[in-house]
Amino acid sequence: MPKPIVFSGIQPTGRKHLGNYIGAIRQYVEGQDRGDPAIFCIVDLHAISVAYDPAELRERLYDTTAILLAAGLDPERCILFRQSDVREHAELTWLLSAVTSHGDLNRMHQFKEKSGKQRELASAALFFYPVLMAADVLAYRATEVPVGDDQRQHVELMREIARRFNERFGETLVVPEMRIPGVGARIMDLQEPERKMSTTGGTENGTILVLDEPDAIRKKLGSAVTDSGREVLRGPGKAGIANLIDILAVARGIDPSEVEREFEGKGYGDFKKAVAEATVELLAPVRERYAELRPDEAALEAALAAGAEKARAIAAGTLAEVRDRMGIGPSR
Ligand code: AQP
Repeated sequence: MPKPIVFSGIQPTGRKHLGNYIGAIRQYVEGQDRGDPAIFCIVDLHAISVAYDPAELRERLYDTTAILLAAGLDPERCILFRQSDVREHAELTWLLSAVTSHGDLNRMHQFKEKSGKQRELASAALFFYPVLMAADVLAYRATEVPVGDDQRQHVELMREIARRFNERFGETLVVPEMRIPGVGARIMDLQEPERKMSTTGGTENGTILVLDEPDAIRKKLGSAVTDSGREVLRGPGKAGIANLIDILAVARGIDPSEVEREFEGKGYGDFKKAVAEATVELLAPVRERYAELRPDEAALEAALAAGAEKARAIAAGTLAEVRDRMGIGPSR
């Protein structure tokens, strides 16, 4: 069996949370040995689709790079780069827009949610976000896209775009498969467990950041919303407990049913303490390594530049073929 070509993108927000870590970053680290190549992109072009500060964007990009390296991405074993360094992404976005349905873009949940929240401008970039995401993945002919559950609709759309391109212009692009983790594909906000843990839409106390100090993690998990029952079980009306069960299962690398067995007959207090300690243990090494890596921006920049060179070599080949198939530029 050939190895998969793995591709995923992550926003340069810097404030990466436990949902990002469990749903995405952890999968990246595991994917870098399974993929050949495994390609991870920090998507600064996506970040400008909502209100932002230019100087801040650069800082947060370095924060995110350092978090990914601290979590275990190794530039020797994967391709890690900044999206805007590879101009092919922007060009391919425009070319793919010719086979993207306006109606499909209108149906995207993320666009509906985020455009409503923009106070000054709901930008066309926000509307085009899924086409840029399709270009990111299709430029590398990736076969596998590790993401959290919230990205399901975007991955479905990129599959549709690839299929439509191939039907219209001949077999060129690869229709990628989505890879979501079995447990932890949707980590929920600790204060409002019916909503996903989120960078922009969550509560402060309900969001554990990868860089939170141990005591902050303990405090947030200690005050996590549960229910009026006593059983550490998943089930109706137990969204808060189910979320904590998933977090503990992932942190310990066990099945959620084992967590339920271990805490049978024990109260929520002991259970929450165990979740807190396991989460501290999960994130502490990342935070410590981050503190070592983040100050050296020249080293971060060098890692990104080396990644971009490798990425460009692949994306340029796809672009040349796409342009040729579409009748853009002189015939090859
Ligand atoms: N709650 C979550 N549980 C599991 N996975 C999640 N992801 C996001 N939230 C959860 C996954 O994290 C990856 C990176 O997401 P991103 O680059 O889109 O980062 P973001 O926008 O900063 O993350 P948010 O929290 O999703 O931001 P909002 O809510 O503001 O849009 C993706 O693979 C995603 O699935």
